[in-house]
Amino acid sequence: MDLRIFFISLTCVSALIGPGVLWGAEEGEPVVSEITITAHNSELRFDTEKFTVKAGQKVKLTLVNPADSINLQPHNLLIIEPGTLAEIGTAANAELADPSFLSDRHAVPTSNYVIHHTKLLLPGESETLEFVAPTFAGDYPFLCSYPGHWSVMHGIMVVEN
Ligand SMILES: [Cu+2]
Repeated sequence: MDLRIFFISLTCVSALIGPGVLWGAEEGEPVVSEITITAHNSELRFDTEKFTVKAGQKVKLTLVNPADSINLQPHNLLIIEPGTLAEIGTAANAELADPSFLSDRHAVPTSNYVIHHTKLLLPGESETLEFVAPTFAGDYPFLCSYPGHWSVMHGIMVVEN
C-alpha cells in the first residue's frame, strides 16, 4: 500500500474513534471497570468472592498469583456462562488425562461455556484480561480450573443493567 494512503487511513480511523464512541459510556459512569483478583498465598481461594460490572461495560480484570506464594500452586481464572460452574470444574478435572492440558492448554477445558480465560500463572505472575462485559445481566461465575481447585476457588461476576 502507498505509505501516504496508509497514514491518511490511520488519521481517519483515529478521528472516528473518539473516547465516548469507543465504550459508549454514559456520563458519570466509569468508562472502564478495573478489578484485581489475587490468589491467597497459602489457601486455595481468591481474595474476591464477588464483583459487579455493568452490562456491555469495558472491563480490565487482573489475576495475580502472589510472589510470596507458600503453596506454590499455579492458578488461572475463567469467566463462564451462568449456571455452569460444576460442569466446567468437573470437565477440568477430567481433562487432566490429556498430557498437554496443563502445559499447552493452561488447564482450560474445551467448552462453549468458557467466555474469557487467563493462562495458567505461576507464583509471581499476573495477567490482565480486557473484555466487554456480557450484554445479558446475570451471575457469571469465575473460577480457577487447575484440577482440584475449582470447588473452592470460585466467585461471581455480577452483570447488571
Ligand atoms: Cu488455582
